[in-house]
Amino acid sequence: MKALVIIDVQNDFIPGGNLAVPHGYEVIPVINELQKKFDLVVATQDWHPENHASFVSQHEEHNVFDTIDLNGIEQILWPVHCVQNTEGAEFHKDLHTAKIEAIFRKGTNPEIDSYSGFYDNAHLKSTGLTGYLKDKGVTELYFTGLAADFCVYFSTKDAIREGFKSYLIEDATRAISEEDFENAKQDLINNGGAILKSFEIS
Ligand code: VGL
Ligand code: ZN
Repeated sequence: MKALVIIDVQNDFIPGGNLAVPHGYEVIPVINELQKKFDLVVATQDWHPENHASFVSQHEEHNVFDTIDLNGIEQILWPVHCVQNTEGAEFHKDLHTAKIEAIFRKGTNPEIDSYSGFYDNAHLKSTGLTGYLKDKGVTELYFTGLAADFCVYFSTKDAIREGFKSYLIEDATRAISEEDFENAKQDLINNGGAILKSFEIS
């Protein structure tokens, strides 16, 4: 059984949003078409409290995109984004949501960031996504959404570790940095994942 995973297609990651991914809007029609090929669709939402430690606003002496040590792990400082119950955290209005059976939220702990839909960045706490999918008999996961080099990459990487056959659909994602995405794709391939285009999925 296969499932489609839609990562963080939220207003803040789309041009006009606070942490816009270049060309981020372009994933939406591709994901809407892809959903027709799946019996199970799940999604994630980046869902931060307004004082989240990944926000540059919490670190007066730093600039956006600086890297700091946060409780022992490397943390990039982001613009304020995807604050719980704000417009920026909503799914984009053009994303079809009728087939999304469950939504997993991440980044809720103010002290720890969570790029992956499965675990926080320190792998301390599960979101429950693995248990949900395994309970449904899912063995193959197809990843889409934003951003390719962060939340989509780390989710796909965790999925491989959790034992799922894992595919990243490259025309259904866009990156913050193209160079980082090239490295991310190579790392996924090295770990047993695969990169596909949406037309290859039946
Ligand atoms: C993301 C940076 C910070 C993402 C989330 O969804 O890729 N990136 N928070
Ligand atoms: Zn975030």
